[in-house]
Amino acid sequence: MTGESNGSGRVGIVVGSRSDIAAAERSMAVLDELEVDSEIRVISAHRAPELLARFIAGAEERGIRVFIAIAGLAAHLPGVVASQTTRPVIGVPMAGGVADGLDALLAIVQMPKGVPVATVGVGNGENAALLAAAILAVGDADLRARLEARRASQVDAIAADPANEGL
Ligand code: RP5
Repeated sequence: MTGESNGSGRVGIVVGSRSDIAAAERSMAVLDELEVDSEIRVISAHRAPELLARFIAGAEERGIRVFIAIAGLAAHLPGVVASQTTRPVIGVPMAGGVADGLDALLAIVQMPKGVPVATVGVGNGENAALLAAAILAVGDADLRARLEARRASQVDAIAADPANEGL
C-alpha cells in the first residue's frame, strides 16, 4: 500500500517513519470507506527534506487537495509540509519517546502564527481522515452524503447496544 495510490490521490498521507505506518493505514481505511482516493508516503522531514519537498510539489500537481502528516517526537513533519503548500494540512501526533505523544501533540498544535496545521488526537488517523473528507466535502455533495451516512450508522450502532434497549 505504501507508495501506491488507490486512485487519483486526493489526500496525501505522509509519515515521518515506517514506525508510524499503522496510523496512516487507519486513515487510508476510512478514506477508502468514503471512496476518497489517497496515497501513503514514508518521508522524514529532517532526514530527507529534499525528498519531502519533491513529494509535496508532485502531490499538488497530481491533484492532492489535503495532506495528512503523521509524526512523533519533535514532530516537525506537519509544519514542514504546511510551509510548502497552502492546501490544508492535518497533523497526527504519535505516541512514543519520553513524553509518550505529549511532545508530538504540543509540537503540532503549537504551530506559530502564519502557517496553520490542524491537529487531531494522538494516534488518531481515523479522525484525520474524517476531517480531510469533511474539507473535501465542502465542494462535493456526494461525499457529504457519504459522511452523513457514516454519522448515521454510528448512531444506529449506539442505539443497537443492548444497554440502550427501549430508548
Ligand atoms: C519521527 O520520529 C517519526 O515520525 C517517528 O514517530 C519518530 C521516530 O522515528 P524513527 O527514528 O523510529 O524513524 O521522525
